[in-house]
Amino acid sequence: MAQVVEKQKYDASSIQVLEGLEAVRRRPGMYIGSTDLRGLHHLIHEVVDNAIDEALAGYCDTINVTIHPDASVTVRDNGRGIPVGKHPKMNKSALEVVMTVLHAGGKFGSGGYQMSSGLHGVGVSVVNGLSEWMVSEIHRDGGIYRQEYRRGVPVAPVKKVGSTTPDDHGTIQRWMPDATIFESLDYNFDQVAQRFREMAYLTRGLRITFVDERSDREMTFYFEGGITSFVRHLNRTRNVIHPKPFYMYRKVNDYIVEVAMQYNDTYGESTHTFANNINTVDGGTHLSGFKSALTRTINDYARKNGFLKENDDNLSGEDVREGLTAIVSVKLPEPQFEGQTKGKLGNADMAGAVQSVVNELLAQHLEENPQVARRIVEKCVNAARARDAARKARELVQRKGALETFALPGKLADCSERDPARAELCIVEGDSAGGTAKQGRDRRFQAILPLRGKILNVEKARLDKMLQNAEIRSLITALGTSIGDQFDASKLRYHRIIIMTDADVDGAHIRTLLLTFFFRHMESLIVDGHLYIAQPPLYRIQYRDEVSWVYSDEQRDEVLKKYPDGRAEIQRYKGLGEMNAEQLWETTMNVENRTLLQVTIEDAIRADETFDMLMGNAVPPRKRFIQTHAREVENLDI
Ligand code: 0RA
Repeated sequence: MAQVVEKQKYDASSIQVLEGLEAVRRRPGMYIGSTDLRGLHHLIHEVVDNAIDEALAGYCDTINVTIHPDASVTVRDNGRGIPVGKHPKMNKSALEVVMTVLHAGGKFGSGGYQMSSGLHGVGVSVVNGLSEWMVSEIHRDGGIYRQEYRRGVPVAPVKKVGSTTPDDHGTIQRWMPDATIFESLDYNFDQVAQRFREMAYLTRGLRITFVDERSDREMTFYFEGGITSFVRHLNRTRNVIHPKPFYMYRKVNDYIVEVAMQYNDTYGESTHTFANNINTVDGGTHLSGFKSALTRTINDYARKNGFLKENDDNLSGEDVREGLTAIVSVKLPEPQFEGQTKGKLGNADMAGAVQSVVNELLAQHLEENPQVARRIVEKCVNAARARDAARKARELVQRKGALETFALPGKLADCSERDPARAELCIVEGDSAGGTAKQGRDRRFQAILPLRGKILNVEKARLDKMLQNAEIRSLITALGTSIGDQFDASKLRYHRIIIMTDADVDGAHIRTLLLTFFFRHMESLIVDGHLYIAQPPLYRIQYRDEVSWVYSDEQRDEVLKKYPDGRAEIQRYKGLGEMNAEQLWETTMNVENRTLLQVTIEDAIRADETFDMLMGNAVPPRKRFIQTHAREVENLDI
């Protein structure tokens, strides 16, 4: 880098540029979050977001993304092309400014909404600074222009390198992430693609093609229906109550409000909100506006049409959202993102804007579709009744709990440790394995809760049904958090919850049911990293009196080398019951030897989809889920 620097003459702005890029290279995490795979993917999204802004401004309808075999990436759009003329103040081309000055991108903003790049939009100069090399090629006004950079520093001024037709326009960015900065250059196709899918849903008419030349995989995302297609997609594995999602769109002054919603016959809710194409995971004003309008409009309709009698209470917000799948997407000029993770929209006016649009257009939809309206309202009224029953059931459970001092389930073998941060709960399939685990555990910090038989399929079960199930009740009481609107994560009695099931079909099913239970009713425990899956060994190898348990095929071959050819007996491990207490301790519970998989939630949407898929019968996708969502944590120390 020093050589390049010396060859060029720098004015004040160039020095600033260098200082800026230096800062980016010194502390990449400040700009892209991390230098692991996430950070690597961030580079792609940063560049694609710029192209999406151009699409949102109405100038671009195609974005092509290619991962090359050498780990460089190309993003090509057919927008207007980043301007290449001299920037009046900086005395260099606008392209060079965008590519080298931190946060310069916004100043050249396309005038409209600074859309997708609003949140993590650190600017393409950050990508440039973290790349071994980068090349920008601009097609506009009949010319092809090019500039190259090394670790963010231009090699030479922008140069016209050819001609093209007047109707060929766009921006091509190619970069090679700096291997001295990133821990890995091994992109994960599915993770990268997931966001392209979301972007394509949110930007109707935009086509994103994604080619991975390393593996020859290719995918195109294009959704004629925009967020209506998104809702259909989320509901694809559920029984819907009405065939067509309701779609609402309106411009209110500077704000664009867009909502798609459709009810299904499950008891869960799946509402996702976006502001300028950014997933606002913590909601915000657009979500509150939507919720109030929904509650009000459905109550009004229900009263007016006799579904609610004079003496009936109003339907609650939860009642009208049961079984709802919705996307609320807003666009606004100056979004304010709040909260610790900046996942919450703060613009106060947006609540009123969304509310008025949904009040009016949803009422109209209901009026115009009385049969659909009837089905929706009846479902909400049922939800209200069930919720009432659930509340009573819960109060009963809690009242019982309050009477006995600790009221822990009889089946629970608790540990002596009282500090939740040091305590763990092993949920073990079956009473017999539970017994072995009780003998084998370290009772100082390991509690054992055996669960018998299959717990309820909680996706389909309502809270009141669930609470009738003894196994679920034991689990909730043992965890200490309560459930539903009483849920309180701070009361969690064990910070490590370990699911220990057999390696057979039944075990997989129980594990799935437990995961679904935690996802649907105690999601924050997963998000906060409290949920784990135990990894019992894969094989049992016996030679004479010597028994070894191994966790992988490689390890198996390694162990077999110790014994005379073909003399050792190899058995696939079948279930927890096969081991005695000491073996179970050594292989699966001892912190020194064991491997735990931590269950993580990459993002709520993906998890929501995945759980639908998990509830199906397909085993391979379930396996894949366990593999990709479970992070390996070895030798966890207490
Ligand atoms: C500002 C002004 C103009 C184009 C762009 C930005 C632009 C930026 C990016 C980033 C990726 N692709 C892009 N395409 C366009 C052009 C203004 C004009 O031509 O009048």
